[in-house]
Amino acid sequence: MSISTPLGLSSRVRSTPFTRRVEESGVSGYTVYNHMLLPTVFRSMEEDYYHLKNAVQVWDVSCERQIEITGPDASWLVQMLTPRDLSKLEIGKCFYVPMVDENGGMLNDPVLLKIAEDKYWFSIADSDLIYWIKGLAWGLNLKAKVREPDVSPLGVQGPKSAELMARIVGEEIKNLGFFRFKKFNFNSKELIIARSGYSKQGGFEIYVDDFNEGEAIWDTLFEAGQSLDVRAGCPNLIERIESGLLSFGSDMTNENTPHESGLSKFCDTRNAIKCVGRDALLKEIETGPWRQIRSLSISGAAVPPCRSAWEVRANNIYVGRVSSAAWSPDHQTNVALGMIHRDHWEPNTLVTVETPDGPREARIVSEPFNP
Ligand code: THG
Repeated sequence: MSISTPLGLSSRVRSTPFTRRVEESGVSGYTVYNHMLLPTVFRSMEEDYYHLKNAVQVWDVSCERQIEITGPDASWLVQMLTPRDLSKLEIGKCFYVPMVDENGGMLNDPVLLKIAEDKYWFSIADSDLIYWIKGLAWGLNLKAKVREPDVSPLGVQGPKSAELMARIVGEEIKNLGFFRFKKFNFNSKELIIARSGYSKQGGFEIYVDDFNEGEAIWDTLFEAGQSLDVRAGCPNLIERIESGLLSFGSDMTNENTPHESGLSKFCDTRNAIKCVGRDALLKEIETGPWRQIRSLSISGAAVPPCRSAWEVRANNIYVGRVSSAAWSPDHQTNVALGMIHRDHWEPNTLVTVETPDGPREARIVSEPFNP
């Protein structure tokens, strides 16, 4: 089903510290993520894509909300919430952590930051995760406070992102390792900046911790980046499919386990860690998942947007679903992500995808398109 009516907005759909600047920059589409505005397109999906791959963009990713856990039981609770072993998570590191329920079903796939020995931030994907965490903390009588602080990540993504950041906070930021964060002096305030982000073009995320500082921080980036052709941007559908970056709620849901979602390398259930869903995940390892996320290349001209999953068939039998797809100008094919049954997930297997424009031949790809 496709709809042609504009989506209604109200104060339930939250604006961000950067919304005024995003509007002034000519945003042409939004989605709603964690009950907050998330831009999806500025000039066009393809123009945004080329610019992201060649220059530097500033992204309003405020909707990557933080759930802060503090207190004497914070570390214990945080480990309970993910099958990834957190014993090597030091202050200043980010970990990509699948979160599952008692059946091993995915609840979210946040980035976890250890801020202090007794303080963590889950930088969450699109689900109302705070109620699950608050429920566990209260139900288990833990000494842990769970809240959503006034923190809004601002992404700086693209090959020229390090140059732009260095002009503002100093050359030292170029030595910050991937998935590390540190406090840097930005506009004479200390801000947490991480080398991370939802693209494979390189970049940083500035954790803006005061709603009222948003526009000044945005403006500093645009003044410093003028000669680098800095533009407003947003997570780009084409680039993130090419890069194999998953979108919770689309590519995997609570119906899927982390093993099905290709996130086994972030599960250490065999190392005797204590976490919700451990037994279910250990059981699944015995046989292996029966379906798993794959990159696909769909033949023919540009496909329409994938608003609800498309069936994948082989010899007219259902063998999976495609959840994200877009025409890739660089690869000159439609790139896609989908959950594919075991008998058909080997690289180069040919399948049929039921797009709204009719059936298309597609090929399973061994790795994401972008290295
Ligand atoms: N940054 C921050 N918060 C976020 C996202 C983000 N919250 C929502 C959403 N994105 C969460 N999902 C992801 C998905 C992928 C990655 C990060 C968050 C990611 N993955 C890399 C990869 O798959 O290659 C690296 C993973 C690793 O090696 O640890 O970056 O983007 N703050």
